[in-house]
Amino acid sequence: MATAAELDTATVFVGLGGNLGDPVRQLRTALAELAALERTELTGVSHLYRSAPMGPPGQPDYINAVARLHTRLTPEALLDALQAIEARAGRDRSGARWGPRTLDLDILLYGDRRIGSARLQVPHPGIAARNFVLYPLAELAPDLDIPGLGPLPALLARCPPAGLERLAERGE
Ligand code: A4P
Ligand code: MG
Repeated sequence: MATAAELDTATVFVGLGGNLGDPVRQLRTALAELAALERTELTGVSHLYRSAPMGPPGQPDYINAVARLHTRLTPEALLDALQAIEARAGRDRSGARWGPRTLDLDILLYGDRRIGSARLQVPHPGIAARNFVLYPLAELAPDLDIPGLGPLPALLARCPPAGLERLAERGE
């Protein structure tokens, strides 16, 4: 029988992205930091992907990946931890929306929770339109049902992988 502690554990998917500095190295460092988070286990990492930038033109391609965590951190505590990791990667928040960044960590899904607070929207609002989220996510959870959006295979069928290149290496 599951213990109370196990019942409190949530499966979380985190999107990683970056297009300034050395994004591959920044993503690897971030993954190591995710693995070291308290009350958290890193249980899966997708391949790395190179993706065409969504947002203002003229910025470099992004490197993206998705990680799966099992965590007992609350969504807000996890967001605090992710923002601390972004800050250590030299993240500068002063730029334009969707502008270039060293490291961006988004909570894509937190179990089957739907959260709509001032600080946190889960599922992440951009999921359905972003091939650089959907394809790496499908590596880790091909049959996932996304709260409010439906089955992942149906989302993939509506989101072609244009501009998306899976790199040889996994994120680990
Ligand atoms: N926030 C709300 N919900 C969440 C969530 N689920 N996870 C709030 C993380 N944060 C969440 O984020 C702004 C605020 O969003 C946070 O303070 C948090 O309270 P931010 O990281 O400071 O700003 P941002 O990332 O510039 O804004 P935004 O709108 O979240 O951008 P996105 O959606 O993260 O998109 N192109 C490619 N190819 N690949 C990319 O990864 N990423 C972006 C950024 C643009 N273009 C891209 C990529
Ligand atoms: Mg973000």
